[in-house]
Amino acid sequence: TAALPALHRNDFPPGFAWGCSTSSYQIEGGVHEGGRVESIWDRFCARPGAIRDGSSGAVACDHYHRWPQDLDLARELGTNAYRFSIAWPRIWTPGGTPNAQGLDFYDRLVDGMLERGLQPWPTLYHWDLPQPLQEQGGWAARDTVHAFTDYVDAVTRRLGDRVGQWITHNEPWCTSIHGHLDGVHAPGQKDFATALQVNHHVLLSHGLAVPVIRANVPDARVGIALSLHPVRPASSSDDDAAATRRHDGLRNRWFLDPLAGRGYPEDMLALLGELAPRTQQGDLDAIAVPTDFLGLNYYFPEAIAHAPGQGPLQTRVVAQPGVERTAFGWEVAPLGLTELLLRIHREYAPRAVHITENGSCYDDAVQDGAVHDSARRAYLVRHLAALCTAIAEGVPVQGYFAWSLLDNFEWAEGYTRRFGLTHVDFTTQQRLLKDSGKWYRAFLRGEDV
Ligand code: GBH
Repeated sequence: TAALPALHRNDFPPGFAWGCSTSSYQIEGGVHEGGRVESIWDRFCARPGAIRDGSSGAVACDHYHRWPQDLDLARELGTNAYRFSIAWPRIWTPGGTPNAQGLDFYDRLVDGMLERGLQPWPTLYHWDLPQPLQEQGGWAARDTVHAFTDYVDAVTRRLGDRVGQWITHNEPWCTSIHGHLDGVHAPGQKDFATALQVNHHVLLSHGLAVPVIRANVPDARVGIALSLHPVRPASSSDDDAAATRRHDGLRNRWFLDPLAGRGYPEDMLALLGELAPRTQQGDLDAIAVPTDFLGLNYYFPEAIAHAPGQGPLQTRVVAQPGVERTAFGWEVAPLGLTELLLRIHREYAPRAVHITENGSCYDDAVQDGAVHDSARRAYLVRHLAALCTAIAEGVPVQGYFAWSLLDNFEWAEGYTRRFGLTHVDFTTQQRLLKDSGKWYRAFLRGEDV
């Protein structure tokens, strides 16, 4: 294995937020407790074949009961921030009044973070829509936008005195495309026009939630977390270059452009024609509301080829031969993070950027009471070094959240993919810090690593 770059915590700016990320459905379990209603993921997991190992998040890491211990883990790592998500199904009730037990749970959780010196970074929507709202049309229905802002109002009123950072949505691309075009995520639909309409409503709900948050939380810092990818042509042909531009149009620009006040990209609107979302007057202005930071979830770059007949975009993601990959098959490309950050800074100049997720999946095994995940440790070191390069080039990155604190329910992959810095035995619920987590802890303590 190649030598890893030397890193020191002081290489990063003062005040940097260091954390781990999690999400509600992936760790909480306790799906029938505290007045929680069914979510679209509970329903989707019951579909035969939807989840690789036939599992669900019904128990997951049992974080709903074990959260004090999990927050202790985050503190022992030496992190000063913690990104989690709030489960809308714990707050939603048929009558419209927020569920007090659900608010109480997150109230205690936030206090638990503050007691441990962890700055809370909640995400308001990480894919677990209340199933009753799906029955009324889900994100394809414009009413869901207003249901979301009501929910955001209730949560920020309750927690806003202690929580100054808010992330509206996690990865709208996944909500719309995985949920409504390729159908691999809940609610498992497969229709291009629906996916784009859903996407518009999700972005609109972000835009309308921001002023609600600001009204309830003085001096709030608000942002959205996007999964963005560096894209490059699979060959030097003109066709692949044009295909890459189209792929980028839906993967990256479809989000960055409207959030930056430029509307949806014209080239894509022309290409999509009738598939483009129906918008109302004022929608694009709402979406363009100024935010305080961009949350960036970075995993892997994509190589694109022209693919006649492959949907309206006529593009195809091409696996690159000979590259390093994680157990999920995702390319390991730390320089892609630098490249992506420089591009975002150059073309969109967000006020600040937080890496809200970055991490890797490997087939970990416990050996003599330890998990020697040297590949994950190397992944972490190299991505932090790549982040340092971008910061040195002037990109205003102010935080890094490793995905994830714990092994957890990895959506369509069930429990077959481990991303944690902490190993979880899903039979005994025992937690065990992996070597990668020990590296992160040493780094955060300011040791030379
Ligand atoms: C993030 O999604 C999520 O925010 C987080 O919840 C998740 O656990 C983490 O990354 C790791 O996946 O092979 O067709 O089933 C990243 C986006 C979502 C992209 C799952 C790949 C699988 C596509 N990823 N998707 S498929």
